[in-house]
Amino acid sequence: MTEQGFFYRDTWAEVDLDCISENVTSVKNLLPPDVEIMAVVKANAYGHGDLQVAETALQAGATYLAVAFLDEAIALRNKGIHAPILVLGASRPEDVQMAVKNDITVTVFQKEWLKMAQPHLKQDQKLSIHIKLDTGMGRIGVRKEEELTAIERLISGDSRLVLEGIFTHFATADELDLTYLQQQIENFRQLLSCLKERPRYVHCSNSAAALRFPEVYFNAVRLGIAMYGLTPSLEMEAEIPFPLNEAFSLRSSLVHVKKMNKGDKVSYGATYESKTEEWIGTIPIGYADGWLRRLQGQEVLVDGKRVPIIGRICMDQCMVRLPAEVPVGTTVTLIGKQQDDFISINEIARKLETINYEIPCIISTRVPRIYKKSGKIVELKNYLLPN
Ligand code: PMH
Repeated sequence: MTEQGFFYRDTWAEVDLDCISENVTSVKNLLPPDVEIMAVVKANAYGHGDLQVAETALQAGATYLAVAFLDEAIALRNKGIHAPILVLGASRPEDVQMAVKNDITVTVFQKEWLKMAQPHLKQDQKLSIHIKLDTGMGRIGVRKEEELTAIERLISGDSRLVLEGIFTHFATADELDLTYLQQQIENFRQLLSCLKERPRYVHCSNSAAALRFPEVYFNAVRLGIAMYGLTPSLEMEAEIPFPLNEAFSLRSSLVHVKKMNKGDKVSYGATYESKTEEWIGTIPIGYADGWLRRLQGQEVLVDGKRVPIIGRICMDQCMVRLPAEVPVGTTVTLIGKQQDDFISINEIARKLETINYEIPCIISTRVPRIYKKSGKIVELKNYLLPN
């Protein structure tokens, strides 16, 4: 399979599915056999591609998928995914029909929500539920014992409601100071102890906790960032028990190469001026692709060497200063490995003063994704020209 005919601009993201698979396998080997992996594939699998990552993670041993919204879960069902899917965020009570029809598990954290959802369920239908506890994240979740017991009572009094799981989310599992985390764990245990009966799934660990704290595995972990080969935070980098393989690369190619004279200017605002005779290349990627204007000055790889982005980044294009003339069509690596050098997602995150999570998420769907296994292209996804 080749890229020919799938996209018509030489800018693409490459997702190495072997990396995803190896990362899931490494986590699986770390966990006791009775702890399941829930692969977090929300936001188009952190920009990597929901279907491809879901399939790969399931093949590597994940048994459950998690997304943020019902739409994302339905999209996976429509693409042929049969594995259980949990919607981590809030769904609307009037949409429970869609959840039931598509066999999707919803998150519940308010008694009132359940009461509003009940009239939308038919007599013979079953709605699978995980209760979300807010133990300190302050986002969504049940905070008090009375609320929890009221929800549990409502569920046990209605045969259409099936309590399959209960969970919480940590705010600081990637930090070295464990004080707040310990408080959250204590709150979680306290709330769990109020339940009449524990449901099948009890889960609280994100990647950071899954890699660091076996004492809070319960029976499932929700694996996001580490599955993509990224460290949950720089702070805990030294504690990661095995190498993570970064799955996402971003590439483009030179579409124009020209010699500029001393004093010639480049891009909007004419803010860049050639100091001597310089070779300037143009690459067809810009801020509309998620390659944000603040990446001006960031280096990219051409022929395995670092060259800087100069002048302002435009919506669809940006310019680089080359050490010498380079042929049009030469591949440019903006993220990933080229020859002996590597531009990591962490390097881009540092330049943008943000976290690595944001980087693949903001590479827009205008950028086609190429999927690789064993170094070979196995699938292409062009969101503009769906086949
Ligand atoms: N569980 C929930 C409820 C989440 O919101 C997330 C990530 C995960 C698990 C996976 O976390 P990990 O990627 O650190 O493994 N959620 C988010 C978020 O809302 N913003 O950044 C990450």
